[in-house]
Amino acid sequence: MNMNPLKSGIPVLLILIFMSLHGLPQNTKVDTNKLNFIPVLPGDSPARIIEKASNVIPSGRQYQWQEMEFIAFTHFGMNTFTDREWGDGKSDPRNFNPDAFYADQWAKVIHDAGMKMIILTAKHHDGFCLWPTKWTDYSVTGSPWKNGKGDVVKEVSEACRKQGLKFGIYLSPWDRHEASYGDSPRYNEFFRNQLRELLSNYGKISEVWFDGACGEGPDGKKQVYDWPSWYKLIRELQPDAVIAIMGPDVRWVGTESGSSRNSEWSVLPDIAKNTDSIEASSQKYGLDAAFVPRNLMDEDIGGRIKIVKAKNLCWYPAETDVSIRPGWFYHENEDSLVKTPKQLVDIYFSSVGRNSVLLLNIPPNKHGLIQDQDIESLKGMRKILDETFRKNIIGDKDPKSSDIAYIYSLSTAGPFNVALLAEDILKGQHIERFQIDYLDGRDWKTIVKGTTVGYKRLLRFNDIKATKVRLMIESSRGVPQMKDFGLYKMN
Ligand code: FUL
Repeated sequence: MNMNPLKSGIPVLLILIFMSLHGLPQNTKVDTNKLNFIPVLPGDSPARIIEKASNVIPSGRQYQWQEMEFIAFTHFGMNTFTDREWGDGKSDPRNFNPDAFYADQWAKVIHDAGMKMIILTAKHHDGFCLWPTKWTDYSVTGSPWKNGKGDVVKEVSEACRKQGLKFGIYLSPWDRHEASYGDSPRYNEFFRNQLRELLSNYGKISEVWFDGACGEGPDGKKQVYDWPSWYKLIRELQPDAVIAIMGPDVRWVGTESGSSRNSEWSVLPDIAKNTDSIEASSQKYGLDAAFVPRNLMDEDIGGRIKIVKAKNLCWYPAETDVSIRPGWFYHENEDSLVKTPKQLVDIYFSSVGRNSVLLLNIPPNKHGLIQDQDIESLKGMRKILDETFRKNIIGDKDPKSSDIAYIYSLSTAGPFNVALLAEDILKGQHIERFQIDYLDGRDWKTIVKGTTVGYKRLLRFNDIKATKVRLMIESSRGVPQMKDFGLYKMN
């Protein structure tokens, strides 16, 4: 029998996966020969475009962000006290008065739930600022809280650092209070000033979250946001921060249901306009200058059909934002509607488990604390996740490769009902279709089929008992590099 795999008909692809699955360096670094943006040239064939797509990788900041997997939003502000979702900017600052505000409690609850960052609504659409900004008096300084000497941004950022959490800010461009809103150059300058304060005075910022809402200004005036100048300021002051949603680093998944697509690609076509203006060799400012926010809500946004028509290809990963309650802000009448641990676990599987970062909103209440019902749900969720992922029953670090796949021996016969796959995205996102089978007597039977993998893919199925399992990558763009494969039991 010819044991040379290259001559024996074993697909080279599978051999390379096999080699890469078990020889992964621990301190993986971003490959500086690869970029998170690749232009498509006029003569590029479809095959060449697919090859280019397989070489697009995350930037350093995008990779650090993706590694967090699960992060928290805290919507807190004037709306918390007026029981609204969208304030009109006219509420008296004296309404803002949490009587037991304690950011350490937020950070502990969020940390214990397994989340890695808090993104705070420093200013929502109503324009009320949670920090003592110099640029408007519509802020905590006008409130009775701490006699107008308080600073929510400071306290939350410090609490995050104490708990080892990262910190991010949500700053709404749409401002329903600020008089200059609608007078574009003046308001853009005002916004830059606010951004500069937040990026300068609160330590490291890991994510800046920009919503796209752009309501009318006074007398129907249309505000035109100066995104490029805001991006430039962020890159200068916080070069490691990702700019999300209306920014070039992280995209909105497209719904607020807590679910990403069944096939979620991180490499997308045509995120940039006018590629001539991009220095493809520069990871730093290249894409920012040409980034154009656009509607990315279709079911297929990165499949082959989409990318073969591309003019450029870019790493633009999904973030799934969803609230633990029906609203984004705390409302007492939603205390009975907090998502259950099981619902949160479902959301985790359909977001983190589908190549997306989960951004779960946990809105603190009027006291300035996370509400008990929310804490209980988070604890229940964490318990299920911890128990599920405690033990990977693939004890076999050295799977047997046959002509068609890798065959793993399991450390027990199971049962198992969860599979975890992960690609080493520092080499790109490649897998388009895979299948997992188990040996039943002499026959291989299919457990589950899937499409994309990316940073992480989780699948659930009915209990299986088996001692041998095989993984087959049936279709791929370029050579897939697996980082992890696991089988688990969820009770
Ligand atoms: C939206 C806002 O309008 C909501 O109030 C909330 O902040 C959500 C996360 O983004 O676009």
